[in-house]
Amino acid sequence: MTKETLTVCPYCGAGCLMVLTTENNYIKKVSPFMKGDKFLCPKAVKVADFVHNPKRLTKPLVRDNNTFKETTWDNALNIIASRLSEIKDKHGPDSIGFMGSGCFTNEEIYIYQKFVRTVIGTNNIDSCARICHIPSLKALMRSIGSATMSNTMDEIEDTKLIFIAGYNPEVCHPRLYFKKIKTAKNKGHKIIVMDPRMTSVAKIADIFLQIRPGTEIPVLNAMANVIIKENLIDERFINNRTEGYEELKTSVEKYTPEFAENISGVSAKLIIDAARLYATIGNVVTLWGMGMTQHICGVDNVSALINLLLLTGNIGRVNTGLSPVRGQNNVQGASFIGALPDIFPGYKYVTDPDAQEKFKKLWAVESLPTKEGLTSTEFLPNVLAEEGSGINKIRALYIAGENPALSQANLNLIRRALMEVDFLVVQDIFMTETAKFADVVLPACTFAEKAGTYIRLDRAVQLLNPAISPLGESLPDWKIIKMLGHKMGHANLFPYNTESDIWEEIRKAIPDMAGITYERLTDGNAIHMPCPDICHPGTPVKYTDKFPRPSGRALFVPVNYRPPAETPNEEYPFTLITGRDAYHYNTSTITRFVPYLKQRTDRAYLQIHPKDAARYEILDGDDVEVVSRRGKVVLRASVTEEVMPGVVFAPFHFCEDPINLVTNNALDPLSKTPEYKITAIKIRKIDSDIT
Ligand SMILES: Nc1nc2c(c(=O)[nH]1)N[C@H]1C(S)=C(S)[C@@H](COP(=O)(O)OP(=O)(O)OC[C@H]3O[C@@H](n4cnc5c(=O)[nH]c(N)nc54)[C@H](O)[C@@H]3O)O[C@H]1N2
Ligand SMILES: Nc1nc2c(c(=O)[nH]1)N[C@H]1C(S)=C(S)[C@@H](COP(=O)(O)OP(=O)(O)OC[C@H]3O[C@@H](n4cnc5c(=O)[nH]c(N)nc54)[C@H](O)[C@@H]3O)O[C@H]1N2
Ligand code: SF4
Ligand SMILES: [Mo]
Repeated sequence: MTKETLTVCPYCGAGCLMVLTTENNYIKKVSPFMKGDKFLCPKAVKVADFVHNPKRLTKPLVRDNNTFKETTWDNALNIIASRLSEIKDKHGPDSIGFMGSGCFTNEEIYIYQKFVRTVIGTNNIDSCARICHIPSLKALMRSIGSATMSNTMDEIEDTKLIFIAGYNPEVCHPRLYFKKIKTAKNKGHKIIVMDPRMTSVAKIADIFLQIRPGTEIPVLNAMANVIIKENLIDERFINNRTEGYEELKTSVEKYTPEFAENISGVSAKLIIDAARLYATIGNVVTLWGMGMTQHICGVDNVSALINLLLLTGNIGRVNTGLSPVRGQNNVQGASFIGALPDIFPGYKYVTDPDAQEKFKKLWAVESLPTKEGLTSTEFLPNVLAEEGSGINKIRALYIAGENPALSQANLNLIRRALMEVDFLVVQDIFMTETAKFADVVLPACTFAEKAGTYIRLDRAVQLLNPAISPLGESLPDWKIIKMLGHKMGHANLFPYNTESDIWEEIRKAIPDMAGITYERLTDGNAIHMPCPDICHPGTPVKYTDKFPRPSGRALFVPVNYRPPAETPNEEYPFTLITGRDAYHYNTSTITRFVPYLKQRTDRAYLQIHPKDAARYEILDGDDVEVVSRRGKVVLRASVTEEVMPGVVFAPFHFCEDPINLVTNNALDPLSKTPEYKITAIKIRKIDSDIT
């Protein structure tokens, strides 16, 4: 029998709606939903190739020396329950770390963080947001008081200027590029791009600020300097809605356009042109991505952007705003619903006594952990801490819907931690690089087998519907966590029979979600949170009258330039940038088995400028060894003027020769996010003496 199910794309945060046509529990066809943008990109059209892939995990597995053997759910969960209890009793709850996940539904994130905080009793829970947009969250929390996008996706096409910083929309959010940014361009609106690479959006930009990697603060501060000097500020907005202006004004005095030119390589004239356009055009939407966040100064980079939009009053009105464009389908949910070591559901701090009381009451527990937990970038390396060193040594890891054995920086270190940890559980849909280290592997099911909700990158909540029943013995993540909670003696905390039972508790836990019901989300309807009651239409534009800070005002945060953790020198003369390819997705578990995608990009590559290639006698397609202070890989050369001389680029998706063997795990002290975007490297053409 043929069935059609309306659900949400499992890839990026743009949240395109898709109709899955199924027959006998098999996805036969994927089509766009015939309302709204009617958009699907090639990854989405091919979802059946990963959902039905024969390599899917379909049974729980336990380690048997160097192999795995199949087991029952009951046995697998008994092992996990007893090992976690044992480690908790012996070493304390903070000796266990939990990771996951931007692929979970809101309901799954909620039950997961509740399990970690109540049954285990630790805040050591983190998600992929750590290595992604947490710098944005930190900067936004300190300036604005909340961390979501302030405008909607649709407003991007109707603003007057799109300012794009360290973000590659054609590759990463095709819907935003083809349906919003290009539409804006066709309507005659302006685009400014700040990126070290000549991306496709840079090619259509009115002003392209091609900066040296890691030099965004000088450029953005210099734009602020020009806007203040030429009196292009929005004085009324600054007086009525902000605080800290005088401090900002003093701090940017030294950032003249000429000073910024020296550091960034962008001409002073271009910086002045960009500042004038930004400040005089009327409406600006600012979009930013990983090029801003994945630096040791990621939080400060984002603050420099926020300062600009506050100076010019580009927030709190229709068709203006700030857009930290979230990457994974539900990474916005992962952080908002509390898969973070310092955050309870609804962006409430775990250290806030009111929030503590609220959640103790809601969950009917006597105590909750009050101390902020460790981040994944801290607890993974802490596995290797010496006994008695005073460092919180980690003994067990539970990793669900993440693949740190490919995605974290400095993989030689991370893989050693995964190898040495006393007990490792991995809950995934495939036998990932991380799962290969596990003691127990649990088979989860995919988006196509799930119900629940995701939060789109612009705060819109959307409903998933299961198109097929779970393959093999795989189960939705929420059911797995519920079963484990019951096994560990806390059935009372997990009384849910369906996803919607969990959603009803989320509506009680988070006032901004209270008005959103599954019924209101049917037929592809999306509701922008906050939506405090059932009659509320949702909130497309945020901060129209005040900011959610104690003063009700947004705060200017002055920031200063710091050089990256590694700069090129004689031995390591190149700066390596890492990022994304259009045909693969993160650690490629859900793209590498898709023939259409694999044919387009079949292997790891290195973009290099023709001048550098000529110097090393490298031709397009040659094998090139890339070496950093931490590791080496061999990549295929792609000779292109998209990168500037001295700077090379590699995507991070590939399981063979993964670039994260090379990348630097130096962390931003405020966000604990690694500096994926800057690594000093040397290169060598394979079979050549020229180094
Ligand atoms: N096809 C595809 N789509 C994806 C993903 C995927 O893996 N594949 N992943 C999803 C996820 S999780 C995320 S977070 C988003 C990420 O989306 P993006 O943020 O767009 O992703 P990146 O390619 O990592 O980096 C963006 C840009 O930063 C630039 N950049 C590098 N270094 C610097 C620098 O020092 N300064 C500045 N200003 N820019 C710099 C790069 O040249 C690149 O163009 O994409 C999502 N969508
Ligand atoms: N060098 C470099 N490294 C980077 C980046 C970079 O720009 N450069 N970007 C970073 C960024 S922004 C991110 S977000 C991270 C991503 O890092 P990860 O989150 O570790 O990578 P993913 O491949 O998205 O991992 C998702 C995992 O969930 C599994 N999965 C899919 N659906 C489900 C489900 O429904 N349930 C369960 N249980 N599992 C599921 C997939 O098989 C996969 O193993 O990578 C980071 N790493
Ligand atoms: S733009 Fe993103 S959400 Fe839309 S179809 Fe492509 S990957 Fe899926
Ligand atoms: Mo991400």
